[in-house]
Amino acid sequence: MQKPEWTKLESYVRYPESTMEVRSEDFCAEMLRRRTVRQFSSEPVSRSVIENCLRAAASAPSGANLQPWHFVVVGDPETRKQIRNAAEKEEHEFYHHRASPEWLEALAPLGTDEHKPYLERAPFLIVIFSRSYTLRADGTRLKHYYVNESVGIATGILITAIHHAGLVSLTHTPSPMGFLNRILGRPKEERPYLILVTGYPEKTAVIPNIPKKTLDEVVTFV
Ligand code: IYR
Repeated sequence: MQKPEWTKLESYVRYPESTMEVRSEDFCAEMLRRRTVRQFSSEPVSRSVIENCLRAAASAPSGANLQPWHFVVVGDPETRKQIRNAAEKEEHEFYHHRASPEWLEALAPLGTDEHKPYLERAPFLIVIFSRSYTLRADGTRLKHYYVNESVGIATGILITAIHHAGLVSLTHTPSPMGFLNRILGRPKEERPYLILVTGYPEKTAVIPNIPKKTLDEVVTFV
């Protein structure tokens, strides 16, 4: 790798402390309004909004800046139908055979089952793949580092960007997800990370009344 040129940090903005208080509070309030939704409207979503959200996600920090991700945005109805059919097959196995009683009990408050109509109904499925290496032009492999951490961070930014834009999303992880490589024609060095179902909520959408842990429960200052 060649040494890059280094430039001055010009994008950083230093705010007065009082501004920081307000900004952090406002952002927290905005994020507390985010809810995972399972009832999607079929109303179309602007592709350029999704592109902006993906640009934000792809700005995430990553191991050695190798950006070990690929996003497939599925708007095509026939492909969404194929993904739904394949996912529901796996989910049927999960709910009826694979999941332990303990796991099913943990899921009970969410009211989920093997039926995934949103995979066809929502206008976009953003399928996030993690890449374990990049193939160089000479056929050798450039290995990626901290792949799961990097893709997790990018996914968090994507979820935040989608919410900030005024849309809703659902993190969906059918297991196993290998069928996504086949349906979407992705190479073997890419592993499906999760499906982010994206769109507007159905007008009649409902959400479970489940709490987040308090700051005291999840934070320790030393
Ligand atoms: N993938 C299944 C089960 C599921 C698992 C967890 I952990 C969840 O938080 C939600 C669902 C499904 O999508 O139904």
